[in-house]
Amino acid sequence: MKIGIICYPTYGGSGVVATELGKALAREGHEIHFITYEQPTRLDYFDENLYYHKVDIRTYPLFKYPPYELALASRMVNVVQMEKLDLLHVHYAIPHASAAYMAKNILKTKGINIPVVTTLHGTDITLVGKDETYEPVVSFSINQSDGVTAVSADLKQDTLNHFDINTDIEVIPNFIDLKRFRKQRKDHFKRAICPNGEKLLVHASNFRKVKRVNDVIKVFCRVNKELPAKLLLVGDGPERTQIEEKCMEMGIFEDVRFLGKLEPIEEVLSVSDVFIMPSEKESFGLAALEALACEVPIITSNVGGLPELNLHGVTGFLSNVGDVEDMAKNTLHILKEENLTKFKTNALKRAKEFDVKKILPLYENFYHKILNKS
Ligand code: GMT
Repeated sequence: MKIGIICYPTYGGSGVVATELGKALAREGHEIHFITYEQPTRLDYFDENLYYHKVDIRTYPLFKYPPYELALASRMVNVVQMEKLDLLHVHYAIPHASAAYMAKNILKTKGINIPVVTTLHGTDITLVGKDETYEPVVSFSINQSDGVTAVSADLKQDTLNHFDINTDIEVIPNFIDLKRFRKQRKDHFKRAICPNGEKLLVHASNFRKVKRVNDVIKVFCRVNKELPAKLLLVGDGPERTQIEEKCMEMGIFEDVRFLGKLEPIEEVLSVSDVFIMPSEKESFGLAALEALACEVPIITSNVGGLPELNLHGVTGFLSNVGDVEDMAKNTLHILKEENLTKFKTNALKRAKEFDVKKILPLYENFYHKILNKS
């Protein structure tokens, strides 16, 4: 198949999933055309089946806000015609699904039928989409898509609860490339960070409020009082400065290391003992799946799609949002010598259920189904 993929090309989970999906489809022999305003972060090598088409956003003194959605729709029209695409797959409803709707209708006037698949990732529904500023457009463009997928059953339900949806939504969970995300031997790194054999906790996110990084710090402090530990914080975002200041105030700066936007996160995960994700909302929790694949048990909140990933008492533990006492207690339980190995084994076993090799055929079958009915 010749597939156009539209996504946010930056570090967000939806862009990562879209890019990894495109790469995996290309490996299977499909021709994949990314249409975005920047080269996707993880599209960093040459493959004969991978193409990148930049969306140029022209500014003009009259425009206070450059009309990105129109530039994207025009580019989709242009690429579909030029490359003779079979299908467009847009990730994240806003504004990709509505731009695709426009492109589809323009192409119809030229005698071209291009099916559109929309994948809902989370904040496009749970945070931004529900806002009345966008709600009518989000409902409309979901209903107008030829196929809709959601990354968890919870996200599907949330979409059905909050929008007037009259189309089916198929749940296709996120996936992991186990060749890249696997435990590697990085003992020298562990010794450098934990010179006295301390336990190592880790958190990775884009440091937005919804990630509740403050709770990570609170959990860490409680654990560190009982058992010497260190904390690695991977990523960057609006809350980072505030968190750094907090670590200074609390006198734990020596024990906490801020690594910034680190691409080879599997190396950090390889030496970590427990991953903490106390999010307020999380439709899936891709970063937690990456941790599981590197044999790191996870402590998460029990919201959104997290219970579909994290098996309570098996791969880690689920707690109510904000219940840092419970999260700390559970972390200490996992870290006990007699428990850690079992949790690590379970983590990898669970990650294998989301192996890209298992999930990719679900997307391929879905594309065929949509193409057959269009
Ligand atoms: O929350 C993020 O880190 C970014 C966000 C996005 O929109 O890219 O991630 C969402 O999509 C990911 C990929 O499907 C999911 O793993 C995240 O759980 C989801 N984030 C939220 O629901 C808050």
